[in-house]
Amino acid sequence: MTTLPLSWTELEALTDFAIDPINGQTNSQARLRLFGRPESEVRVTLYRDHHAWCPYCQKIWLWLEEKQIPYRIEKVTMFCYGEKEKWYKRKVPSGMLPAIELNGRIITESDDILIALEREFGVLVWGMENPKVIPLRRLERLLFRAWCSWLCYPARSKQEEQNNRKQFAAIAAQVEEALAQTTGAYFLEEFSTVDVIFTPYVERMNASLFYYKGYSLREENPHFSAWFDAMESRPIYRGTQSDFHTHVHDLPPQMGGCWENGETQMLINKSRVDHGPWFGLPDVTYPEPENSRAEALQRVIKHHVNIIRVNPADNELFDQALRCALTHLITGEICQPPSGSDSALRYLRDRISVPRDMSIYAAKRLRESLEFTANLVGNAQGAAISLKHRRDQDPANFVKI
Ligand SMILES: N[C@@H](CCC(=O)N[C@@H](CS)C(=O)NCC(=O)O)C(=O)O
Repeated sequence: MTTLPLSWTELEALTDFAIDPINGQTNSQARLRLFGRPESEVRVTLYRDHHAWCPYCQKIWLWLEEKQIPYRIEKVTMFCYGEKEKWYKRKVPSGMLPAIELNGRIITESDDILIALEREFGVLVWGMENPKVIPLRRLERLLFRAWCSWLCYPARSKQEEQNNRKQFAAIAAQVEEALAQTTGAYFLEEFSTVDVIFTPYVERMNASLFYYKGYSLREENPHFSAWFDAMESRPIYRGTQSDFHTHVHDLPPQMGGCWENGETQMLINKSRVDHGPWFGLPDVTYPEPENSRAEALQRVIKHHVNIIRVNPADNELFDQALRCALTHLITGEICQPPSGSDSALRYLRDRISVPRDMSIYAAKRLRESLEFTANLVGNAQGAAISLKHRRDQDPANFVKI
């Protein structure tokens, strides 16, 4: 059965997805977080990047959410996708993120920020300078360096590639051992600062090594796997969690390059992340929420004018094609898009950013319907994503008109 595309009004009637960004669950859209407290209690402003790509920002974000500290959020552009806001450079001349303003004082460097927050609001179970925490912070940096050495430099030979892999696997084994020291799944006896510190880069390692190296951190290391599962049991983490597709395409310009090893498993993984199917990838294992389709629909409806405007295709053609994909998403019916719209649909498929635009399962549902609908007309792909910069995502082009 094929059907005609629903109108925007008809589509709107099919989603009741709504969140309370200020007092509800962790979300990337909020500009203010109160956790049920009065706005007069806000003493912290977090400056983080627009797209939630900056790992050090995720660290502070998670900490503030876990401690339920009321705070304001100001979003700033990263060099890799646009021009740094002048007002931010006046506050932080280097333009680096994250920063916080605490009682009127600007603090940069994520570790210094956490230490300052701990002094003001108390530790998250165990503090940054606790003797149990310090060696684990060091281990996190060791893992980070082994990851960079493997991912961000071209190997000059097969042997060097193998050595880099071994070096990373050896440090990952040390992390496995550290995780095995406690009865629970977290680094210490309880969830704490240490888990917050590991989260941003481990999430990025999981994505990038799967895609560029054919190595599945989460599947090859049982304690890591249990740790990821435990993290995903926390709604706060879920609100900040990204997916493989987002990370593998946001990392190259941030890291100065990510190098593929060309191995068979790597090529299979890369194709899967770029072209689907996206369900079943080891970027998430908690069960899909019932409202993931409604969420995807609501988020696209909210921003559809800009989404259509920035798409390289003709606006009218893409408007119709997009409504076809959304009709499929929400009704499951097949809706034939106009011919020539396949590359436009895939352009959008490749530019959904998690958690900026929507949560991980909503994004999978949307990618799936965009791909399914594009496939009804052809196999043209959208313009390739640049490895050098992401100015296709310049927030200046998405301001409300
Ligand atoms: N050591 C710093 C590192 C911060 C950092 O490298 N921030 C990057 C983003 S992840 C940044 O702001 N780069 C400038 C930009 O991309 O605009 C910290 O821990 O806060």
